[in-house]
Amino acid sequence: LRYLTSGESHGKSLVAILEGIPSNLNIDIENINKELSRRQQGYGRGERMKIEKDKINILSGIRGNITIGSPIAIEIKNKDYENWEKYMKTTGEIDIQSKKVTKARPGHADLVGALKYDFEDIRNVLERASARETAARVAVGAICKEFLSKFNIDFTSHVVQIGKQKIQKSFFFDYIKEKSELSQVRCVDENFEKLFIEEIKKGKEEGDSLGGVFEIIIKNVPLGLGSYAHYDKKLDSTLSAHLMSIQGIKGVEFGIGFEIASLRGSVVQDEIYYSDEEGIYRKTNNLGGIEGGVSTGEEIIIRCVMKPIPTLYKPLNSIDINTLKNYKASIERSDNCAVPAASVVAENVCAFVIAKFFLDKFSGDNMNDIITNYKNYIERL
Ligand code: EPS
Repeated sequence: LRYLTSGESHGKSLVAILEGIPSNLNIDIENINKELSRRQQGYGRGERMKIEKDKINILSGIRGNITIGSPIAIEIKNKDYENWEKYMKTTGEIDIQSKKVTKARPGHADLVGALKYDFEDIRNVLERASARETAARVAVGAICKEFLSKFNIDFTSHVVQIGKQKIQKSFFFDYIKEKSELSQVRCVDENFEKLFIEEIKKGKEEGDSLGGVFEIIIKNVPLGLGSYAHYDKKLDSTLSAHLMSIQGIKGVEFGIGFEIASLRGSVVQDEIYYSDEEGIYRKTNNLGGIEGGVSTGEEIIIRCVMKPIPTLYKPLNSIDINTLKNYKASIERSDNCAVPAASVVAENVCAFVIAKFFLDKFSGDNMNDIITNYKNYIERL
């Protein structure tokens, strides 16, 4: 399973090609559009989200809602393109000057991108480095979710920290799944929800931005995805790499994560039990459902930290990349906190990785063969 995305933030469309989805999978397009809409939500999002109503346009690889085993090509149109066509169209004369950006924003790809690709105009960088690209990745992940749902694998996520406000409690999957969708900041605790909104509001009033931490929980992943034997087939390292590739993500931890450092082995490891009713099971899940790079069958629990958005309305010191003179960084229309949106992106990015590992283990060109392989394995377990 693999995919590629293309598209600029204010270009005509975001596109992706997903290859490796088996044939005879029923795709409900409304489920994919729902994921795209979830990604657009969240207190702290900017004005752009009022313009866009992201919807998937499936160009190939599916006939009458059923996959045919061919690469699936998708498109998400940028509505804002109407306002940007004369600056962004791919061919013909364009107006570069009016939208030229030369004062790099610290923390964005602006400086490194312009120097590396030899640009005098940072717009060539920021258009592609923009987190708008995650809309294409959510659409890809949502197709993977459709596949995984046939095996009862389910995803949820919630925000556990914004700025200095941090939730310490843990919650059950079903509770998070229900409550997070009702909250503007994907927060399942009503008191913290208010505190999160307050933090974001205060930040915005002060021309500043905020980051935070979100948690993803994946349930019903069978024991045995990934490998202890091959460094490049470990489930946790692959999930980390894909999560770290989401714009703004600076760290990933599994289970109780960095807290492990202060605890003894006797406390950290998840003891193993057996009963006739439950089979093999654990009473704790400190390692977050992965041991030796392989899924244990427990819930996979991952936390990611997202840095504050680099575009600041009270800009930081920077330089003009062409004159090298000192200036304040430029201001682009932007979000001031996108942690809730990033948690939705992360769910879908994980869905791609889980689907990939699932297909590696239970491989087949069509749904029937994969279901047979899966059932045989589960029976042996
Ligand atoms: C967007 C993510 C952010 C938005 C963007 C849409 O991108 P960036 O990483 O560049 O800050 O602010 O919207 C705009 C670029 C705009 O014109 O407002 C997204 O997730 O769709």
